Amino acid sequence: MTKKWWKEAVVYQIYPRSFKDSNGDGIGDLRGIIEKLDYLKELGIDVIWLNPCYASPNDDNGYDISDYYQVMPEFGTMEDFDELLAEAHKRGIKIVMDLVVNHSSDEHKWFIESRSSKDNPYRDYYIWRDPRDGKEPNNWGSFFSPSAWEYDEKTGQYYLHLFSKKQPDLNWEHEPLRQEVYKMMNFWFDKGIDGFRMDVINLIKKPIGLPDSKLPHNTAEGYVFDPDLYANNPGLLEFLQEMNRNVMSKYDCMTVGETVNVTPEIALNYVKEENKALNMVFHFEIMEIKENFDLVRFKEIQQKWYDGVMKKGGWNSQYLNNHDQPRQVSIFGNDKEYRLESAKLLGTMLHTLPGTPYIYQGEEIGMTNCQFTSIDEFNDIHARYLYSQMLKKGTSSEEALSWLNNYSREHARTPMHWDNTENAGFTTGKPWLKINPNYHKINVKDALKDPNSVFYHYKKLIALRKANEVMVYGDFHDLTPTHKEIFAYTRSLNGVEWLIALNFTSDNKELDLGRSVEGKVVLSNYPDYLGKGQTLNLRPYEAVIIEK
Ligand code: TEU
Ligand code: CA
Repeated sequence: MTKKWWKEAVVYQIYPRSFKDSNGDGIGDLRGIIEKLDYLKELGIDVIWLNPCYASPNDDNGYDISDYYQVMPEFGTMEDFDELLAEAHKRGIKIVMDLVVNHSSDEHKWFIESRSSKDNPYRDYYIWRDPRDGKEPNNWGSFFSPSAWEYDEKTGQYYLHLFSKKQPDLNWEHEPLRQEVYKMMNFWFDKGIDGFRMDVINLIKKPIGLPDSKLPHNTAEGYVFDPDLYANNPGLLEFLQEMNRNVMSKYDCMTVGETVNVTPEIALNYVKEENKALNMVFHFEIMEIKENFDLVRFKEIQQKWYDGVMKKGGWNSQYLNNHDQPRQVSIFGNDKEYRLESAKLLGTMLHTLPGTPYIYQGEEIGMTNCQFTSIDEFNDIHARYLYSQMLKKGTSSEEALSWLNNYSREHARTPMHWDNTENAGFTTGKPWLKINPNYHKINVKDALKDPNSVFYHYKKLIALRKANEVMVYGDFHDLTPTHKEIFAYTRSLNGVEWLIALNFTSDNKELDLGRSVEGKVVLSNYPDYLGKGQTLNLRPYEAVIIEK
């Protein structure tokens, strides 16, 4: 396996709007991030992935970009960005930006030109079609609205938007558009950034002829939301390879593609070294089981991605939450009596499973889901869309709200908890989004004072990953593939073998592993270790790493 810095790195994701506000307007900003770089240095992470911080009308919080060359004024200036980059680099921290080029904002100058007339030179930067029988060109549904098409009076055609109508899809078939994208990427690399996380990058190639989906309709309005049809179309790899030749091949950078509806077989094409496209992808298979978490299924997914990608010349990412997901401790752990233990267990697993770990801001102090009391408290376009669809399909507003209170992506977006002063030390003004009231007991300041905090457990894991190649390059072997409550596996490299044992329940569990469980405790979330002979003896959410 080839050694690479991005395989060894631990990535920390920052959602700038909710990280730290430096000027009291209630919105996190780049200077806020600069203020907290020493905190991140203390944690020990290697790379920051910044969610979009380009100019945007914020229909989808920065995923609708109106100028790829400008910093969102609410977040600061290009000078602030340059300073952030320089200050991060000074501390040995790399910066990865978000690349959002499946779509732009409808307020981007390309789209303003494009919609102005059929013969405008920018017309083909987007995907325009004539009406079919006076209606939408096909039956496609969008992620954020019933139809994926919006009619434009001026020219009498529809434009495609797989996300909101303020996020028109870019036309990757059009060579000048592709060249503009590569030019823009090179601009940021020439500034010194270290990589890109590529938003829904496997949607950029649409199926030829934009055929109707054959599935039964699944929106209340009769359209068909069918991401399988929109994703992974023939020709996508060629686009990624062209991008790589024009951009990535020129820099020592990392790339991670956010890819919906991928299997290991599909993803391997995008990430295997000889294909010269991407370094790794984020897949959604773990996220798809969050509503019905099943440890056996979880292990199957891990095994499948290990065998199907890592063993075949590719690399994986590991994440348990991000800005689109509920908080991991509320979903996969126990955010009540075992919050500390289960947050540490999940961190232990994240850093010891094969692949590059991605930490989402606040995870390192065990932040939890937030309870919302009304739909009006939600800012997120996706949460509001899902709510309206649920109501149209007959779900009661109580049930719909309760679903959002468990699974919506707003949980990740409530501001970071820095201390227990007003507004969690996030802002001196009025925060742009509700703050989780539990900041009084879950916050960075208290975590830094408590040697037993989730923070210090993460810090140890990150340090261990730097000092022990077995955590990065070691072979993975699942010892308990069919066990519903315990996950025990080994990582081994050059004669070093680590046993990782995780109890996913709130009870004491014993298990005969059929092999020795004894050795030196490398890290645990309990003060002692009870494993003897071949028998694991794990307390609630106990997570232990043993070196044989
Ligand atoms: O997400 C793509 C995506 O698949 C999401 O719509 C996902 O289904 C949803 O968030 C799950 O709750 C990316 C970005 O990560 C997301 O923040 C953007 O809204 C979206 O693309 C559009 O750019
Ligand atoms: Ca601010």
